[in-house]
Amino acid sequence: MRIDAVTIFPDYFSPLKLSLLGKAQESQLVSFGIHDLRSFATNVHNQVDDTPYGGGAGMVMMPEIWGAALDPLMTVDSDLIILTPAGKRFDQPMAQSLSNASHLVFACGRYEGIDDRVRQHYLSQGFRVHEVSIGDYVLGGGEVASLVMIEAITRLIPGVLGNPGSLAEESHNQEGYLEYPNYTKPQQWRGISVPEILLSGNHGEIAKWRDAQAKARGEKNL
Ligand code: JEE
Repeated sequence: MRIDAVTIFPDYFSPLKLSLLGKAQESQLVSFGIHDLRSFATNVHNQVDDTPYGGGAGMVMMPEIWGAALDPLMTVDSDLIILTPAGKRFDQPMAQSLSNASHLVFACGRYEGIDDRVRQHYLSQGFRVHEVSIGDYVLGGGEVASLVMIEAITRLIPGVLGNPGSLAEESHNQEGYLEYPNYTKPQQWRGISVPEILLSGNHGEIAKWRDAQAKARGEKNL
C-alpha cells in the first residue's frame, strides 16, 4: 500500500519511522510520502489560508493550493481522505475496509478546514472521497487524526503484524467485548496476586473466565 499525506506540518509525521510502521515500511509492505502544502503556495507570503466567504471566525484553506498539491498524487486507484470534525466516524470496520485500498491520500487541514470545493472537485472527477473524523472532540488539524488512521489501517495489512494470531483474535471480537485483563510475571506484585485460574493450565476454564471478564469490562464501558 502507498500512503501520501499533505500537510503544512510535515514534522507531525516523523513517528511513521518508528516501531510497527517503521518496520512495515522497511519490509516494503507500505510506503509513505509526506508533502508540504506550503511548497505549493503561489503568493509572496506563501499564504495557504484566506478569510471565509459569508463571514465568521477563523480562516479557510485555499482550494488552488490544495488542487496543486493533490493533482499529482491522485490516480484511478487513489482514495482521498479529508479529515474534518464533521466527517464519518472512523472505526474498526472502516479501518478494515481501507486496509484493502492500494493508495490512500490524506488531506490534513488546519484553521477552519479546507474550502469545500476541493472535496466537490475530486468527487465530481470520479475519485473516491471520504470525509472522516476520528471522534467527537475538536483537534487543531487533521495531522494527528491521520496518524491514528494510518496506524489502525497499516497494522491490518497482511504481514505487518509479526503474529497473525493477534489479528485473528481481534476479528473474533469485532463486534463483541473487546478485551480481558492481562497479567504477566511476577505472580505477586505490591500485594496483588494473579488470578488463580490463569495458573491452572485449564485452557477451557481460562477461556470461559476471560470471556466473562471481557464482558463485564464491556458493560462497565457502556
Ligand atoms: C481536520 C482543521 C481544526 C477546529 C470548528 C465548529 C468544529 C476545524 N476528530 C476530529 N476532531 N477535529 C478534527 C479535525 C480538526 C480540524 C481539521 C480534522 C482541520 N481542524 C478545526 C474547529 C473547527 N468547529 C464546531 O464544531 C466543531 C473546525 C478531527 C478529525 N479527523
